Amino acid sequence: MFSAVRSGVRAACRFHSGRRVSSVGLNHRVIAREVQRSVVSRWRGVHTSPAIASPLVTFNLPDVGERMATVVITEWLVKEGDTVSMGDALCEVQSDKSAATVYSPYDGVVKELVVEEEETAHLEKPLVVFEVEDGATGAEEHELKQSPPPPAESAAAETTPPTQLPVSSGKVLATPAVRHLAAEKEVNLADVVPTGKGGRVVKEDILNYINSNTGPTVSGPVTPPPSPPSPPSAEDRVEPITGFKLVMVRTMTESGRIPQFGYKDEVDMNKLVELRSLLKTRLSEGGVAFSYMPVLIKAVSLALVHHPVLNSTVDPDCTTITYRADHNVGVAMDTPLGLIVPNVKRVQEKSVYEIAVELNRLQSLGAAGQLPPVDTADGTFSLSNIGAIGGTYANPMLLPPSVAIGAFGRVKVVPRFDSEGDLERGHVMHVSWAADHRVIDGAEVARFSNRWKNYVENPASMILDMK
Ligand code: CAO
Repeated sequence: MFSAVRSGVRAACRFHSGRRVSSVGLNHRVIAREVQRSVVSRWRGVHTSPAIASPLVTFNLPDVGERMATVVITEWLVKEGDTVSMGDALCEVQSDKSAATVYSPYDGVVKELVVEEEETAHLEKPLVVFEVEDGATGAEEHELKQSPPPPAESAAAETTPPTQLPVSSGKVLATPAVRHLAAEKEVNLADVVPTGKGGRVVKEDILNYINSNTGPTVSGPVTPPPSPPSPPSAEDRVEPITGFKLVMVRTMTESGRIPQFGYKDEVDMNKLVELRSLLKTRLSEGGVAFSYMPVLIKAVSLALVHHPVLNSTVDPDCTTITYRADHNVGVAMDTPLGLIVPNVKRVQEKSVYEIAVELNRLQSLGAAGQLPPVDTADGTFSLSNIGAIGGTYANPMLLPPSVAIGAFGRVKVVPRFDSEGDLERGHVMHVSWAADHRVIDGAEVARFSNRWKNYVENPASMILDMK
Protein backbone atom coordinates (compact mmCIF):
# COMPACT_ATOMS: atom_id res chain seq x y z
CA MET A 1 0.00 0.00 0.00
CA PHE A 2 2.73 2.38 0.97
CA SER A 3 4.73 1.56 -2.11
CA ALA A 4 1.61 2.02 -4.23
CA VAL A 5 1.17 5.51 -2.84
CA ARG A 6 4.83 6.24 -3.42
CA SER A 7 4.69 5.21 -7.04
CA GLY A 8 1.40 7.04 -7.44
CA VAL A 9 2.91 10.18 -6.09
CA ARG A 10 5.88 9.83 -8.36
CA ALA A 11 3.49 9.38 -11.24
CA ALA A 12 1.40 12.36 -10.23
CA CYS A 13 4.54 14.49 -10.05
CA ARG A 14 5.54 13.38 -13.49
CA PHE A 15 2.05 14.14 -14.68
CA HIS A 16 2.35 17.51 -13.13
CA SER A 17 5.62 18.16 -14.87
CA GLY A 18 3.73 17.53 -18.07
CA ARG A 19 6.44 15.36 -19.59
CA ARG A 20 6.28 11.59 -19.15
CA VAL A 21 2.61 11.01 -18.48
CA SER A 22 2.15 8.63 -21.36
CA SER A 23 4.91 6.34 -20.16
CA VAL A 24 3.49 5.87 -16.72
CA GLY A 25 0.74 3.40 -15.92
CA LEU A 26 -1.45 4.89 -13.18
CA ASN A 27 -3.74 3.15 -10.75
CA HIS A 28 -6.96 5.22 -10.87
CA ARG A 29 -7.66 5.22 -7.13
CA VAL A 30 -4.15 6.46 -6.55
CA ILE A 31 -4.59 9.11 -9.22
CA ALA A 32 -7.76 10.38 -7.54
CA ARG A 33 -6.02 10.57 -4.16
CA GLU A 34 -3.01 12.26 -5.66
CA VAL A 35 -5.04 14.74 -7.67
CA GLN A 36 -6.74 15.71 -4.43
CA ARG A 37 -3.35 16.02 -2.74
CA SER A 38 -2.13 18.00 -5.73
CA VAL A 39 -4.99 20.48 -5.43
CA VAL A 40 -4.20 21.07 -1.76
CA SER A 41 -0.51 21.38 -2.49
CA ARG A 42 -1.09 23.74 -5.37
CA TRP A 43 -3.10 25.97 -3.11
CA ARG A 44 -0.04 26.07 -0.91
CA GLY A 45 2.12 26.75 -3.92
CA VAL A 46 3.90 23.40 -3.64
CA HIS A 47 3.32 20.02 -5.13
CA THR A 48 5.39 17.42 -3.39
CA SER A 49 5.55 14.46 -1.14
CA PRO A 50 8.07 14.23 1.66
CA ALA A 51 8.29 10.48 1.05
CA ILE A 52 10.15 10.82 -2.27
CA ALA A 53 13.92 11.02 -2.68
CA SER A 54 13.91 13.92 -5.16
CA PRO A 55 10.38 15.35 -5.29
CA LEU A 56 9.17 17.80 -7.86
CA VAL A 57 7.79 21.01 -6.46
CA THR A 58 5.86 23.66 -8.24
CA PHE A 59 6.75 27.22 -7.49
CA ASN A 60 3.82 29.52 -8.16
CA LEU A 61 4.23 33.14 -9.23
CA PRO A 62 4.48 35.10 -5.98
CA ASP A 63 3.09 38.55 -5.39
CA VAL A 64 5.68 40.84 -6.92
CA GLY A 65 3.99 43.93 -5.52
CA GLU A 66 0.57 45.48 -5.18
CA ARG A 67 -1.02 42.05 -5.79
CA MET A 68 -0.66 42.43 -9.56
CA ALA A 69 -2.79 39.63 -11.03
CA THR A 70 -0.54 39.15 -14.05
CA VAL A 71 2.99 39.98 -15.14
CA VAL A 72 4.95 39.41 -18.33
CA ILE A 73 8.11 37.32 -18.10
CA THR A 74 10.63 39.64 -19.72
CA GLU A 75 13.65 37.36 -19.29
CA TRP A 76 14.41 33.94 -17.88
CA LEU A 77 17.74 33.99 -16.06
CA VAL A 78 17.82 30.19 -15.72
CA LYS A 79 17.14 27.37 -18.13
CA GLU A 80 15.77 23.88 -17.67
CA GLY A 81 18.42 21.61 -16.19
CA ASP A 82 20.17 24.42 -14.26
CA THR A 83 21.03 23.79 -10.65
CA VAL A 84 19.96 26.72 -8.50
CA SER A 85 20.35 27.78 -4.90
CA MET A 86 17.79 29.46 -2.71
CA GLY A 87 17.94 33.17 -3.50
CA ASP A 88 19.22 32.80 -7.06
CA ALA A 89 17.45 35.07 -9.52
CA LEU A 90 15.04 33.11 -11.69
CA CYS A 91 13.47 35.66 -13.99
CA GLU A 92 12.68 39.29 -14.61
CA VAL A 93 9.02 40.22 -14.73
CA GLN A 94 7.20 43.37 -15.70
CA SER A 95 3.82 44.46 -14.40
CA ASP A 96 1.76 47.50 -15.38
CA LYS A 97 3.55 49.48 -12.74
CA SER A 98 7.00 48.10 -12.21
CA ALA A 99 9.68 45.58 -13.01
CA ALA A 100 10.82 42.97 -10.50
CA THR A 101 13.05 39.96 -10.15
CA VAL A 102 11.72 36.64 -8.91
CA TYR A 103 14.12 34.54 -6.80
CA SER A 104 14.30 30.83 -6.14
CA PRO A 105 12.94 29.69 -2.80
CA TYR A 106 14.72 26.31 -3.18
CA ASP A 107 18.01 24.58 -3.71
CA GLY A 108 17.41 22.22 -6.61
CA VAL A 109 17.28 21.62 -10.34
CA VAL A 110 15.01 23.55 -12.67
CA LYS A 111 12.85 20.89 -14.34
CA GLU A 112 10.40 23.08 -16.17
CA LEU A 113 9.88 26.74 -16.96
CA VAL A 114 6.11 26.78 -17.16
CA VAL A 115 5.71 30.18 -18.84
CA GLU A 116 7.64 31.29 -21.92
CA GLU A 117 9.51 34.57 -22.18
CA GLU A 118 7.27 37.47 -23.28
CA GLU A 119 4.24 35.50 -22.10
CA THR A 120 1.91 36.33 -19.24
CA ALA A 121 2.26 34.64 -15.87
CA HIS A 122 -0.59 34.67 -13.38
CA LEU A 123 -0.39 35.35 -9.67
CA GLU A 124 -0.21 32.14 -7.64
CA LYS A 125 -0.21 30.00 -10.77
CA PRO A 126 2.70 27.65 -11.66
CA LEU A 127 5.88 29.36 -12.78
CA VAL A 128 8.70 26.85 -12.31
CA VAL A 129 8.90 23.17 -11.45
CA PHE A 130 11.94 22.24 -9.38
CA GLU A 131 13.43 18.93 -8.43
CA VAL A 132 14.65 19.25 -4.89
CA GLU A 133 16.46 17.01 -2.48
CA ASP A 134 14.29 14.94 -0.16
CA GLY A 135 13.09 17.10 2.70
CA ALA A 136 14.78 20.17 1.28
CA THR A 137 11.66 22.14 0.48
CA GLY A 138 10.52 23.02 3.94
CA ALA A 139 7.88 24.94 2.09
CA GLU A 140 5.02 22.48 2.10
CA GLU A 141 3.29 24.22 4.94
CA HIS A 142 3.65 27.70 3.54
CA GLU A 143 1.97 29.62 0.86
CA LEU A 144 4.70 31.35 -1.09
CA LYS A 145 4.05 35.00 -1.21
CA GLN A 146 6.11 37.92 -2.44
CA SER A 147 9.51 37.04 -3.80
CA PRO A 148 11.90 39.44 -2.14
CA PRO A 149 15.51 40.17 -3.04
CA PRO A 150 17.94 37.32 -2.45
CA PRO A 151 19.16 36.40 1.02
CA ALA A 152 22.51 37.48 2.36
CA GLU A 153 25.20 34.83 2.12
CA SER A 154 25.14 34.12 5.81
CA ALA A 155 24.29 31.37 8.22
CA ALA A 156 21.10 33.24 9.09
CA ALA A 157 19.95 33.11 5.49
CA GLU A 158 20.35 29.35 5.41
CA THR A 159 17.93 28.87 8.25
CA THR A 160 15.37 31.34 6.96
CA PRO A 161 12.30 29.64 5.55
CA PRO A 162 11.64 30.34 1.88
CA THR A 163 8.58 32.45 2.59
CA GLN A 164 10.67 34.93 4.51
CA LEU A 165 13.77 35.46 2.44
CA PRO A 166 15.41 38.45 4.09
CA VAL A 167 16.12 41.68 2.32
CA SER A 168 19.76 41.53 1.43
CA SER A 169 22.34 44.24 1.25
CA GLY A 170 25.18 41.90 0.58
CA LYS A 171 24.21 39.17 -1.92
CA VAL A 172 25.80 39.42 -5.33
CA LEU A 173 23.26 39.02 -8.10
CA ALA A 174 24.20 36.45 -10.72
CA THR A 175 22.60 33.59 -12.61
CA PRO A 176 23.51 30.00 -11.65
CA ALA A 177 25.57 29.65 -14.84
CA VAL A 178 27.61 32.72 -13.93
CA ARG A 179 28.03 31.45 -10.36
CA HIS A 180 29.23 28.15 -11.76
CA LEU A 181 31.76 29.92 -13.99
CA ALA A 182 32.96 32.03 -11.06
CA ALA A 183 33.43 28.93 -8.91
CA GLU A 184 35.25 27.13 -11.72
CA LYS A 185 37.65 30.05 -12.20
CA GLU A 186 37.97 30.60 -8.43
CA VAL A 187 36.66 34.14 -8.71
CA ASN A 188 34.95 35.71 -5.73
CA LEU A 189 31.77 37.25 -7.17
CA ALA A 190 31.92 40.06 -4.62
CA ASP A 191 35.18 41.25 -6.23
CA VAL A 192 33.68 41.56 -9.69
CA VAL A 193 32.26 44.83 -11.02
CA PRO A 194 28.72 44.03 -12.21
CA THR A 195 27.58 45.51 -15.50
CA GLY A 196 24.43 43.46 -15.99
CA LYS A 197 20.85 44.57 -15.56
CA GLY A 198 19.99 45.56 -12.00
CA GLY A 199 23.62 45.29 -10.89
CA ARG A 200 23.90 41.63 -11.90
CA VAL A 201 27.28 40.02 -12.58
CA VAL A 202 27.34 38.60 -16.12
CA LYS A 203 29.75 36.18 -17.77
CA GLU A 204 31.72 38.98 -19.47
CA ASP A 205 32.31 40.61 -16.07
CA ILE A 206 34.00 37.44 -14.83
CA LEU A 207 36.13 37.17 -17.97
CA ASN A 208 37.09 40.86 -17.78
CA TYR A 209 37.96 40.40 -14.13
CA ILE A 210 40.20 37.43 -14.91
CA ASN A 211 41.90 39.35 -17.74
CA SER A 212 42.59 42.38 -15.60
CA ASN A 213 43.66 40.54 -12.43
CA THR A 214 46.39 38.12 -11.78
CA GLY A 215 46.45 38.25 -7.97
CA PRO A 216 43.00 38.29 -6.40
CA THR A 217 41.66 35.27 -8.30
CA VAL A 218 43.94 32.90 -6.47
CA SER A 219 42.88 32.00 -2.99
CA GLY A 220 44.77 33.70 -0.18
CA PRO A 221 44.49 36.56 2.25
CA VAL A 222 44.01 39.26 -0.38
CA THR A 223 41.93 42.26 0.56
CA PRO A 224 39.43 42.93 -2.21
CA PRO A 225 39.48 46.45 -3.63
CA PRO A 226 36.59 48.65 -2.51
CA SER A 227 33.63 48.25 -4.83
CA PRO A 228 33.15 51.23 -7.11
CA PRO A 229 29.82 53.02 -6.90
CA SER A 230 27.08 51.50 -9.04
CA PRO A 231 26.79 53.09 -12.44
CA PRO A 232 24.01 55.70 -12.61
CA SER A 233 20.70 54.27 -13.72
CA ALA A 234 19.68 55.01 -17.28
CA GLU A 235 16.14 55.75 -16.18
CA ASP A 236 14.42 57.81 -13.51
CA ARG A 237 13.13 55.75 -10.62
CA VAL A 238 10.01 56.61 -8.65
CA GLU A 239 9.47 55.06 -5.26
CA PRO A 240 6.91 55.74 -2.55
CA ILE A 241 8.04 57.41 0.66
CA THR A 242 7.33 54.97 3.44
CA GLY A 243 8.60 53.81 6.84
CA PHE A 244 11.10 55.95 8.72
CA LYS A 245 11.31 58.36 5.80
CA LEU A 246 7.59 59.03 5.97
CA VAL A 247 7.90 59.70 9.70
CA MET A 248 10.75 62.12 8.91
CA VAL A 249 8.59 63.90 6.31
CA ARG A 250 5.84 64.50 8.86
CA THR A 251 8.06 65.42 11.79
CA MET A 252 10.37 67.74 9.91
CA THR A 253 7.49 69.44 8.08
CA GLU A 254 5.93 70.16 11.45
CA SER A 255 9.29 71.30 12.80
CA GLY A 256 9.76 73.67 9.87
CA ARG A 257 6.66 75.58 10.93
CA ILE A 258 8.23 76.45 14.29
CA PRO A 259 10.36 79.60 14.52
CA GLN A 260 13.72 78.34 15.77
CA PHE A 261 16.59 80.17 17.43
CA GLY A 262 20.07 78.88 16.57
CA TYR A 263 23.12 79.23 18.81
CA LYS A 264 26.63 77.84 18.23
CA ASP A 265 29.80 77.64 20.32
CA GLU A 266 33.21 75.99 20.43
CA VAL A 267 33.96 73.54 23.24
CA ASP A 268 37.40 72.70 24.60
CA MET A 269 37.44 68.90 24.69
CA ASN A 270 40.97 68.34 26.02
CA LYS A 271 39.95 67.07 29.44
CA LEU A 272 37.10 64.95 28.15
CA VAL A 273 39.34 63.37 25.51
CA GLU A 274 41.81 62.47 28.26
CA LEU A 275 39.09 61.18 30.60
CA ARG A 276 37.55 59.09 27.88
CA SER A 277 40.80 57.44 26.93
CA LEU A 278 41.25 56.48 30.60
CA LEU A 279 37.76 55.00 30.96
CA LYS A 280 37.34 53.56 27.49
CA THR A 281 39.76 50.64 27.94
CA ARG A 282 38.38 49.83 31.37
CA LEU A 283 34.78 49.75 30.15
CA SER A 284 35.61 47.86 26.97
CA GLU A 285 36.87 45.01 29.16
CA GLY A 286 33.29 44.70 30.40
CA GLY A 287 31.98 44.91 26.83
CA VAL A 288 30.73 48.50 27.06
CA ALA A 289 31.73 50.91 24.28
CA PHE A 290 32.43 54.32 25.77
CA SER A 291 32.24 57.30 23.45
CA TYR A 292 31.94 61.00 24.36
CA MET A 293 28.16 60.77 24.25
CA PRO A 294 27.43 59.46 27.78
CA VAL A 295 29.27 62.45 29.29
CA LEU A 296 27.70 64.93 26.85
CA ILE A 297 24.25 63.51 27.66
CA LYS A 298 24.80 63.67 31.42
CA ALA A 299 26.06 67.26 31.12
CA VAL A 300 22.83 68.15 29.29
CA SER A 301 20.77 66.73 32.15
CA LEU A 302 22.79 68.60 34.79
CA ALA A 303 22.35 71.84 32.86
CA LEU A 304 18.63 71.22 32.36
CA VAL A 305 18.17 71.20 36.13
CA HIS A 306 18.94 74.93 36.01
CA HIS A 307 17.09 75.64 32.74
CA PRO A 308 13.95 73.48 32.89
CA VAL A 309 12.20 75.33 30.09
CA LEU A 310 14.55 73.61 27.64
CA ASN A 311 13.15 70.29 28.85
CA SER A 312 9.55 71.24 28.22
CA THR A 313 6.99 70.35 25.60
CA VAL A 314 4.36 72.56 24.02
CA ASP A 315 0.96 71.55 22.70
CA PRO A 316 0.37 71.77 18.93
CA ASP A 317 -1.26 75.21 18.97
CA CYS A 318 1.29 76.45 21.51
CA THR A 319 -1.14 77.50 24.19
CA THR A 320 0.35 75.54 27.09
CA ILE A 321 3.86 74.55 28.10
CA THR A 322 4.59 71.43 30.14
CA TYR A 323 7.78 71.33 32.18
CA ARG A 324 8.79 67.68 32.00
CA ALA A 325 10.00 66.04 35.20
CA ASP A 326 12.15 63.41 33.49
CA HIS A 327 15.14 64.10 31.29
CA ASN A 328 14.49 61.62 28.46
CA VAL A 329 17.36 62.58 26.19
CA GLY A 330 16.88 61.49 22.59
CA VAL A 331 19.89 60.59 20.46
CA ALA A 332 19.56 60.79 16.67
CA MET A 333 20.80 57.56 15.17
CA ASP A 334 21.84 56.85 11.66
CA THR A 335 20.52 53.29 11.17
CA PRO A 336 20.22 51.07 8.11
CA LEU A 337 16.49 51.84 8.11
CA GLY A 338 17.06 55.59 8.31
CA LEU A 339 17.08 58.29 10.96
CA ILE A 340 15.56 57.28 14.29
CA VAL A 341 15.69 59.01 17.67
CA PRO A 342 15.49 56.65 20.64
CA ASN A 343 15.89 58.25 24.04
CA VAL A 344 17.76 57.45 27.21
CA LYS A 345 15.06 57.64 29.85
CA ARG A 346 15.43 59.41 33.20
CA VAL A 347 18.97 60.58 32.60
CA GLN A 348 18.71 62.71 35.77
CA GLU A 349 18.84 59.47 37.78
CA LYS A 350 21.53 57.69 35.80
CA SER A 351 25.30 57.57 36.19
CA VAL A 352 27.54 58.16 33.18
CA TYR A 353 28.23 54.42 33.15
CA GLU A 354 24.51 53.59 33.13
CA ILE A 355 23.98 56.02 30.28
CA ALA A 356 26.79 54.32 28.33
CA VAL A 357 25.22 50.90 28.85
CA GLU A 358 21.80 52.16 27.78
CA LEU A 359 23.24 53.90 24.73
CA ASN A 360 25.00 50.68 23.74
CA ARG A 361 21.71 48.84 23.99
CA LEU A 362 19.85 51.43 21.92
CA GLN A 363 22.61 51.48 19.31
CA SER A 364 22.58 47.69 18.94
CA LEU A 365 18.80 47.63 18.56
CA GLY A 366 18.95 50.57 16.13
CA ALA A 367 21.60 48.88 14.00
CA ALA A 368 19.45 45.73 13.88
CA GLY A 369 16.33 47.76 13.02
CA GLN A 370 14.67 46.43 16.15
CA LEU A 371 14.05 49.48 18.33
CA PRO A 372 10.66 49.05 20.01
CA PRO A 373 8.30 52.04 20.19
CA VAL A 374 8.90 52.40 23.94
CA ASP A 375 12.50 53.43 23.27
CA THR A 376 11.55 56.12 20.80
CA ALA A 377 8.49 57.46 22.64
CA ASP A 378 8.36 60.34 25.07
CA GLY A 379 11.69 62.07 24.45
CA THR A 380 11.96 65.46 26.14
CA PHE A 381 15.24 66.79 24.67
CA SER A 382 17.31 65.70 21.66
CA LEU A 383 20.95 65.45 20.65
CA SER A 384 22.46 64.72 17.26
CA ASN A 385 26.09 63.64 17.15
CA ILE A 386 26.60 64.26 13.47
CA GLY A 387 30.33 64.55 14.26
CA ALA A 388 30.41 60.74 14.45
CA ILE A 389 30.14 60.96 10.66
CA GLY A 390 31.87 64.30 10.10
CA GLY A 391 31.34 68.04 9.94
CA THR A 392 31.93 71.00 12.19
CA TYR A 393 28.62 72.87 12.45
CA ALA A 394 25.03 71.81 11.88
CA ASN A 395 21.57 73.35 11.91
CA PRO A 396 19.59 70.82 13.92
CA MET A 397 15.82 70.96 13.67
CA LEU A 398 13.50 70.54 16.61
CA LEU A 399 11.67 67.31 17.21
CA PRO A 400 8.21 68.54 18.24
CA PRO A 401 6.72 68.66 20.81
CA SER A 402 10.15 69.10 22.51
CA VAL A 403 11.58 72.60 22.37
CA ALA A 404 15.37 72.21 22.20
CA ILE A 405 17.97 70.16 20.37
CA GLY A 406 21.77 70.16 20.17
CA ALA A 407 24.11 68.91 17.44
CA PHE A 408 27.79 68.09 17.90
CA GLY A 409 30.44 68.45 15.23
CA ARG A 410 33.56 66.33 14.96
CA VAL A 411 36.19 66.59 17.70
CA LYS A 412 39.21 68.08 15.95
CA VAL A 413 42.83 68.60 16.87
CA VAL A 414 43.74 72.27 16.42
CA PRO A 415 46.55 74.62 17.50
CA ARG A 416 45.56 76.61 20.62
CA PHE A 417 47.25 78.95 23.11
CA ASP A 418 47.39 77.80 26.72
CA SER A 419 47.05 80.11 29.75
CA GLU A 420 50.78 80.95 29.48
CA GLY A 421 50.39 81.97 25.86
CA ASP A 422 52.22 78.92 24.60
CA LEU A 423 51.01 77.09 21.54
CA GLU A 424 49.61 73.66 22.34
CA ARG A 425 47.72 70.82 20.71
CA GLY A 426 44.02 71.29 21.51
CA HIS A 427 40.88 69.24 20.94
CA VAL A 428 37.79 71.23 20.07
CA MET A 429 34.22 70.41 19.16
CA HIS A 430 31.47 72.73 17.98
CA VAL A 431 27.99 72.56 19.37
CA SER A 432 24.93 73.93 17.55
CA TRP A 433 21.70 74.39 19.51
CA ALA A 434 18.21 75.10 18.20
CA ALA A 435 15.32 76.14 20.44
CA ASP A 436 11.65 76.91 19.95
CA HIS A 437 11.74 80.71 19.82
CA ARG A 438 8.04 80.95 20.61
CA VAL A 439 8.67 79.87 24.21
CA ILE A 440 12.44 80.19 24.74
CA ASP A 441 14.51 83.32 24.27
CA GLY A 442 18.09 83.38 23.01
CA ALA A 443 19.59 84.46 26.33
CA GLU A 444 18.18 81.36 28.03
CA VAL A 445 19.76 79.14 25.37
CA ALA A 446 23.12 80.92 25.78
CA ARG A 447 23.04 80.47 29.59
CA PHE A 448 22.11 76.82 29.24
CA SER A 449 24.89 76.31 26.70
CA ASN A 450 27.47 78.02 28.95
CA ARG A 451 26.54 75.77 31.86
CA TRP A 452 26.64 72.62 29.72
CA LYS A 453 29.94 73.71 28.19
CA ASN A 454 31.45 74.25 31.62
CA TYR A 455 30.60 70.68 32.61
CA VAL A 456 32.03 69.25 29.39
CA GLU A 457 35.22 71.31 29.58
CA ASN A 458 35.67 70.35 33.25
CA PRO A 459 34.19 66.86 33.57
CA ALA A 460 35.43 66.57 37.17
CA SER A 461 33.01 69.36 38.13
CA MET A 462 30.10 67.14 37.16
CA ILE A 463 30.81 64.95 40.18
CA LEU A 464 29.84 67.78 42.49
CA ASP A 465 26.39 68.13 40.96
CA MET A 466 25.60 64.45 40.43
CA LYS A 467 23.24 62.78 42.84
N1 CAO B 1 34.07 63.48 17.05
C1 CAO B 1 35.08 62.60 16.99
N2 CAO B 1 34.92 61.28 17.19
C2 CAO B 1 33.66 60.85 17.43
C3 CAO B 1 32.58 61.72 17.50
C4 CAO B 1 32.81 63.08 17.29
N3 CAO B 1 31.83 63.97 17.35
N4 CAO B 1 31.48 61.00 17.75
C5 CAO B 1 31.85 59.74 17.85
N5 CAO B 1 33.18 59.65 17.67
C6 CAO B 1 33.96 58.44 17.74
C7 CAO B 1 33.62 57.72 19.01
O1 CAO B 1 34.30 58.24 20.11
C8 CAO B 1 34.02 56.31 18.65
O2 CAO B 1 35.44 56.21 18.69
P1 CAO B 1 36.18 54.84 19.06
O3 CAO B 1 35.94 53.92 17.93
O4 CAO B 1 37.59 55.24 19.23
O5 CAO B 1 35.58 54.34 20.33
C9 CAO B 1 33.60 56.22 17.20
O6 CAO B 1 33.57 57.57 16.72
C10 CAO B 1 32.26 55.58 17.00
O7 CAO B 1 31.33 56.19 17.87
P2 CAO B 1 29.78 55.80 17.75
O8 CAO B 1 29.15 56.50 16.62
O9 CAO B 1 29.65 54.33 17.74
O10 CAO B 1 29.18 56.23 19.14
P3 CAO B 1 28.66 57.63 19.66
O11 CAO B 1 28.14 57.32 21.01
O12 CAO B 1 29.68 58.68 19.58
O13 CAO B 1 27.44 58.02 18.71
C11 CAO B 1 25.37 57.77 17.58
C12 CAO B 1 26.31 57.23 18.67
C13 CAO B 1 24.19 56.86 17.53
C14 CAO B 1 24.93 59.16 17.91
C15 CAO B 1 26.11 57.80 16.23
O14 CAO B 1 26.59 56.50 15.92
C16 CAO B 1 25.25 58.27 15.09
O15 CAO B 1 24.43 57.54 14.56
N6 CAO B 1 25.46 59.54 14.65
C17 CAO B 1 24.78 60.08 13.50
C18 CAO B 1 23.65 60.95 14.00
C19 CAO B 1 22.93 61.59 12.83
O16 CAO B 1 22.70 60.97 11.80
N7 CAO B 1 22.55 62.84 13.01
C20 CAO B 1 21.83 63.55 12.01
C21 CAO B 1 20.43 63.66 12.49
S1 CAO B 1 19.52 64.78 11.52
O17 CAO B 1 19.40 64.02 10.13
